[in-house]
Amino acid sequence: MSQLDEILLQAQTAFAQATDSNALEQAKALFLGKSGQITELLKGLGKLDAEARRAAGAEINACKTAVEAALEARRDALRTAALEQQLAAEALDVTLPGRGAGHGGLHPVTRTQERYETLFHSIGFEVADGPEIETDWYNFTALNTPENHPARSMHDTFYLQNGENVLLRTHTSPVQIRAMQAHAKLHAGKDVMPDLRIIAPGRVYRVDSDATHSPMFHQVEGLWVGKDISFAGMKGVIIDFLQRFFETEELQVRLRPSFFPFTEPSAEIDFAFMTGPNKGRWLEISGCGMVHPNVLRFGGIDPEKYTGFAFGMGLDRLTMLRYGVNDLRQFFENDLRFLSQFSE
Ligand code: 2U9
Repeated sequence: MSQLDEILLQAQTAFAQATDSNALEQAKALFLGKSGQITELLKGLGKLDAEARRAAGAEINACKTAVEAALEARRDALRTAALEQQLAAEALDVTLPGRGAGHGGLHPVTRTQERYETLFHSIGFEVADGPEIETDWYNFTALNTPENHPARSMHDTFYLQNGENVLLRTHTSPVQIRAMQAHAKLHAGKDVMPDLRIIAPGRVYRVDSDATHSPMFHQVEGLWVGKDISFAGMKGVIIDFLQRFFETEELQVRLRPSFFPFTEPSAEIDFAFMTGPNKGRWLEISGCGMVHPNVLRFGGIDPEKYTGFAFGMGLDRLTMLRYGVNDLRQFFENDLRFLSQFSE
């Protein structure tokens, strides 16, 4: 076997033994690199005379072409093998069954709100809505809360810009002011104004955060304004609501005198279950009172002709009591292990 045939055979063997492109490039250097066997032979041509150089040069170049072809063939084979390996590793079994989309559910506070709306709708209340970004006039002034009242301080209320009168509402009461204004305007000039009966559920904001307070929470307030609307009527509406909401008539309810700027007289409402695990424990549930004459006036309604009652409750608190949840923050953490317990 000639020296060149020998080199070609060595190259083919070395390329075949290389199992990845790194090894292959190293094997290539042995033959075609700066001091590879073929390169060395080509360097030696200079020592030959012209005739011998031409003949030997042709032979060496033919060998070089054959080595390069073997190298290219091996490169191709390695590329194909790598691709096949990748395809096998990433293979998808399209015949496997799907995972399914999973069912969504309503948030427990949303469920309480919907239940609240259904119960009040059945006694003629409509749901009223309004902006969460309010002016201090609708949030405080119209609710008979004076300029220097602590509720207006930077520590208690989120103002959107320093020194401006725009804030995140601290209660849903501004909704009722807006509803009174619209109602008064609609019935202006008539002898009697029909009753206004609304509930205002929604998000409210205060600078407060612990196990029972969150900077954002949910409130629902109710308002009934009309001719001869009384404190006794208010008691009836609230007791009826509590019995229906907690699905039992075995409740004790008590009213304690209290103070709110927007109602006079005002009261706090407590109730206690007469049966079950919480039997006999008084639980605060709501504030209420007769709408202050100033507030009626700000709403465009004549307090000499009409009276009204109002009440307010925390939807989050109602939800905690109904489902036995003891940390308010769980409602806002979006942990599905907690939330999925409430979906139907
Ligand atoms: C208008 C006039 C009066 C709404 C009322 C309360 C009493 C009350 C609290 C309960 C728990 C807020 O969520 S809470 O922290 N609310 O005690 N709210 S009377 O009175 C109004 C509302 C609107 C025009």
